[in-house]
Amino acid sequence: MQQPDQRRRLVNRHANNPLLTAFDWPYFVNTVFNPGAIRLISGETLLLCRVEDCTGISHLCAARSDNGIDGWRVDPQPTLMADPEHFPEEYWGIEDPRVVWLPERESYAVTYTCYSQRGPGVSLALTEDFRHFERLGNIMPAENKDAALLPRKINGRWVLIHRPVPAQGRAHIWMSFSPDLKHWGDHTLVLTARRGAWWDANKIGLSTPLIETPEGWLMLYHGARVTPAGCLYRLGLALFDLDDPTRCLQRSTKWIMGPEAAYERTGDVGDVVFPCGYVIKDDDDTLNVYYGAADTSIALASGSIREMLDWLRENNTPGDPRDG
Ligand code: BMA
Repeated sequence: MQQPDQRRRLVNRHANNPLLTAFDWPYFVNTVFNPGAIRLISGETLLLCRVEDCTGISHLCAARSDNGIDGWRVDPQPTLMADPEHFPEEYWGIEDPRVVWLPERESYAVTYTCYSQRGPGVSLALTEDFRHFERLGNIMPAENKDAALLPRKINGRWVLIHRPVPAQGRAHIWMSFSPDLKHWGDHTLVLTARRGAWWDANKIGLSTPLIETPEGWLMLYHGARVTPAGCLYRLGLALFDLDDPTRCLQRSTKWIMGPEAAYERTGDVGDVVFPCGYVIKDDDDTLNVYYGAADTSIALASGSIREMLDWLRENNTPGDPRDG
């Protein structure tokens, strides 16, 4: 299998990739992938990993590391299991968490996919310690996925980015608003999937939570291009207005990362890079993006936020960036 080339690029894979696999788990599992990520007050990096056991159903499990690269301490048991008895929308498990620190609530918000018998939806739980969770339940009904909160209220309301899938047509990225994290409205389309041959045609979704920069909220999003051999998951960039995050300012024409390495091309679902979390290093510029590789392992790619913003300006889609 070909290894990725070493040309200079916007994001660079870590030499230790994949950082975590099922073999690192203290209990028997099939695969570990698509982790949410956060830097704890202690300085540790916490990954909230999607873990698929040998029933096919997923739960979440925390792994902690001092440097975010090695020395991972994985919880000895699942950290957050589906609870279908009290939350029937979690019937087929919970998946793909995004973690955001909410200073106003002094807690971490975990948005995750709840896999119900009517399809995947979005659920929200709050935690202060990744041991006890307050479940707020299903906040976006099926079919919907790829959701994260902004870390603070905008004009008095919480903002949720999410990706509903209509019965017909393309799947786009939306934002919704809430006074209390429970009741959501003013649903607004913010980024559309392109058409035809584009890398982000037909189906797009949020990757990691948005990154606050002086120029706007930077979004990493995935495009899932359908090919005769299956879906190809790649990553692109978009920038949204800080005060009105529904306003898309720029959108990249090209993808910045796609499956290349052997561990990304081959696995339970090949040709997938799927980030759900990031940590920003002490230089306030280096973005460590944690991603699921081929629905099988966890890997790390790093890049400079400054360089991403510069590149996006030069590779911006002309016209209305919201509408591809
Ligand atoms: C998406 C999500 C991800 C998964 C990807 C590739 O729809 O379900 O969890 O990594 O497909 O299988």
